[in-house]
Amino acid sequence: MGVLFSKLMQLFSNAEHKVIVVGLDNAGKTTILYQFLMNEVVHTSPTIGSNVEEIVCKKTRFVMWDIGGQESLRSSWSTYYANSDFIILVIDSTDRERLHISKEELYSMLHHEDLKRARLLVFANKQDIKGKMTAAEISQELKLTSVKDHTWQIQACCALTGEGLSQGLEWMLSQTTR
Ligand code: G3D
Ligand code: MG
Repeated sequence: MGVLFSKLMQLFSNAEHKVIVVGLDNAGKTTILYQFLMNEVVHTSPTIGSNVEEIVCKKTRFVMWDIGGQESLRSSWSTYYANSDFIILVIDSTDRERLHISKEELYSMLHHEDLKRARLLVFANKQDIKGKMTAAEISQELKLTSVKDHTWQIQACCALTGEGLSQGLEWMLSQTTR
């Protein structure tokens, strides 16, 4: 009864969902967020601390926290975790050398108490660049199929053109009514 009621409430209210956008520096987090916001590429500078933006899509509100990815900031990611509904992990698909760092950060997030019920969307970004890894390769490297306790999705994208971003957002929307 309680579950049904809360699902109904979610359907009829402008539910708000907290999203944390994480990934190494230079992955494309800020560019993705700005694409979501205004559908155009803007000049971005490295995120200092965090930026919070709200995106409304089909009456659903996503409050997105763009968390800085520089090494010095990564230890503070967990202070943003509480009450997150979604994790968006942005991967620079050309950055083979640092994919293992993203993987370590990913699993430490998935094991974190505050992110137990968060769903995971991985953006395999920078698909426009020659020699990039495909979403399937990244999925394999990150061992996503072994993730059983979180619902996850991987989406190839190019933040510069916006290609693939709406599919990611659609997936998030589809998850909010479940
Ligand atoms: P971050 O917020 O994760 O640190 P940014 O990353 O959004 O600041 O992006 C880092 C750099 O990558 C930026 O380049 C940005 O334009 C570029 N970038 C982001 N997404 C893509 C993409 O899909 N394709 C390509 N080719 N470049 C992308 P600059 O040169 O401004 O530092
Ligand atoms: Mg940034």
